[in-house]
Amino acid sequence: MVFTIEELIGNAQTDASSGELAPVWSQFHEAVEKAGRILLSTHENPDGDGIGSQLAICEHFKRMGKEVRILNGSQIPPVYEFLDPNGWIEIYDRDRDVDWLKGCDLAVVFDLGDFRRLLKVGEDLLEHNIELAGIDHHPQMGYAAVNGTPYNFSLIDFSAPSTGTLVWQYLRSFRQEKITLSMADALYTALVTDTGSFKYDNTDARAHLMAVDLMRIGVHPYLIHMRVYEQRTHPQVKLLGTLIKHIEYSADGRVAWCVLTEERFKLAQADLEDLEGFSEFIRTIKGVQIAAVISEVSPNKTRVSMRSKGSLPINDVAEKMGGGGHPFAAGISTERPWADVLAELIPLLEAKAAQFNEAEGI
Ligand SMILES: [Mn+2]
Repeated sequence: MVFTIEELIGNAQTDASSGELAPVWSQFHEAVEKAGRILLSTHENPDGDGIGSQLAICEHFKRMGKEVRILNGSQIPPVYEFLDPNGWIEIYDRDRDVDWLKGCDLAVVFDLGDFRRLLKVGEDLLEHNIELAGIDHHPQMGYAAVNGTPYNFSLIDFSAPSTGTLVWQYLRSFRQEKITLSMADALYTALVTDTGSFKYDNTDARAHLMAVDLMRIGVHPYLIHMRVYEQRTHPQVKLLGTLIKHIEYSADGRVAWCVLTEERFKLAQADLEDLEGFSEFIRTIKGVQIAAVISEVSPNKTRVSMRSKGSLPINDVAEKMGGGGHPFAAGISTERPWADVLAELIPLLEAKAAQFNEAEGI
């Protein structure tokens, strides 16, 4: 398909006042205007998208005069700390924070996919019937599949390249003043991390228009890139070496994976946070359609990160094993030993790969 620039720009959603979600965005905005105290949160093991989204909106709400706190279930990776010079991001401590939470008029949660990924914050928000807004671009799994949506305002757009993109659209439509440079840096980080620096299949005209808009505000793409991606630590590089050494293949090389046991992490003096980009790395191998990294968190806890080249959706496999995610980028976190998980997972991925049609690339 060939488009003109005008067509590409014309087709891209760049605000929240048009499109299917427009009525929900304006109801959400009314709720924001009325709210005095607002809680913001994102998923466990937060990424650049969740963190960038919540920091941008946090600044916006603070400038609106709201009493706002970011309370997350787990620590932010050190590479994103530059986005939070004021230390707005806090880890939720039930004993300390539950009374504050009870008094919230609204909670806005970002990039979840599964509400359970909020951990205790989510449990307490439900327990105390806090009005909830979910801003997300994931298919809704886990909690929603069993209980229905937990959200009063369901701001979910699967076609959005990042959750930060939805926040950007909201700010463009409903914020009176210009987006500030600190907000723009946070949103740009959300965008680059979720599109793999504009490489992944979700990179569309909207992603590039958003980048241009944020650069117009003053974002310097290389500075963000350098801070996020040119910070590999020695343990990360050592762990990458371990990964490369232990990649295994099946289904004529269409499925490739690596198991990182606790022992292998220990030898590299690395931990789970050092896995960033590893499954994408395996996907870049010629002929590989499905890539997986299986990590032993503890003897009875395993985490799997999966990527597909974009012909074979793998989130159904993730769901089947208690995980979820995007069609071509999904994961599983399960209370089972890694060898068990591997024994179930690889045949499922091989069966998937058997559907691959070489000639059509589908
Ligand atoms: Mn995301």
